[in-house]
Amino acid sequence: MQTKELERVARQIRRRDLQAVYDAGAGHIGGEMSAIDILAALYFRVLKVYPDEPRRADRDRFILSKGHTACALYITLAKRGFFPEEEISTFLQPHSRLNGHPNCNKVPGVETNTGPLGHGLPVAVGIATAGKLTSADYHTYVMTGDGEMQEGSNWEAIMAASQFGLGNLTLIIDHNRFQQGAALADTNDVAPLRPKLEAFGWDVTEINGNEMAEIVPALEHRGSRPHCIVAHTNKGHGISFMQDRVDWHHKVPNREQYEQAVAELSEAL
Ligand SMILES: Cc1ncc(C[n+]2csc(CCOP(=O)(O)OP(=O)(O)O)c2C)c(N)n1
Ligand SMILES: [Mg+2]
Repeated sequence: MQTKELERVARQIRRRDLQAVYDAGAGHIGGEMSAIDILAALYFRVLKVYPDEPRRADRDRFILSKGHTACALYITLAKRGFFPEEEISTFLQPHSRLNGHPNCNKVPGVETNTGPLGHGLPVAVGIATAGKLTSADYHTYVMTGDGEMQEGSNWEAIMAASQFGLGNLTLIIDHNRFQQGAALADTNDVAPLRPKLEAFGWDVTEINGNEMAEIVPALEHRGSRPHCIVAHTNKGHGISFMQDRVDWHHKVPNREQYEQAVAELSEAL
């Protein structure tokens, strides 16, 4: 898909995500809105994946380490054909496999279980290392939150990836400047991220992570060293009253707010 089409898919995912969170009465809408453009680019342009054979050996791997934003991943996977789109209406319902955090034993296309922050990147380093050792033809992508980068396990994994020369690994940091209940700058401020990753021996690209024309080339970058994309995004991107507001990490819109958000997202369709 080309840029315009990818932008349209991203808008459709945003619209469905808003509805799913509203219907379920729970979710993590802010961090979903910040990540959706990158998810759309991954699944509709960049990743070599096979919805009918989700475990095919040569597939590219993507791990959503910020597992609390599972709903956006479910919608993207369903839209890409991994399971029926109608199933999204079961999100968070009793007996649904679409839980609040993604489960690889239940949901086709989910690579590994996430939710406890700080685990996706270490797992991705293991998968990429295995790929390198076996000369496998797949690329491993992982997306973390910026608050998540406060977890020490990530920095051990960053050291290891550099040591192992993992040119087959891309880390995307969703740098939306907020974590849960606070701005990143008011907690353990890990920004600026670029010099830290570069000091550890990574290639680093900084992009506007809500701008498709910048996202695609960054995801397609290949080199001999592990690659980090510092994606500058907006938490709540696309919905004016949610954007950059800390309370929309996991707040649920009331009816009036829902209708306003639908109108704003529909305008963009
Ligand atoms: C180990 C761990 N500690 C705490 C939490 C609770 N928690 C869920 S989301 C979140 C904030 C994450 O912020 P960030 O990584 O910036 O995510 P985003 O802004 O993309 O939503 C926290 C602390 C968790 N899931 N795992
Ligand atoms: Mg964040």
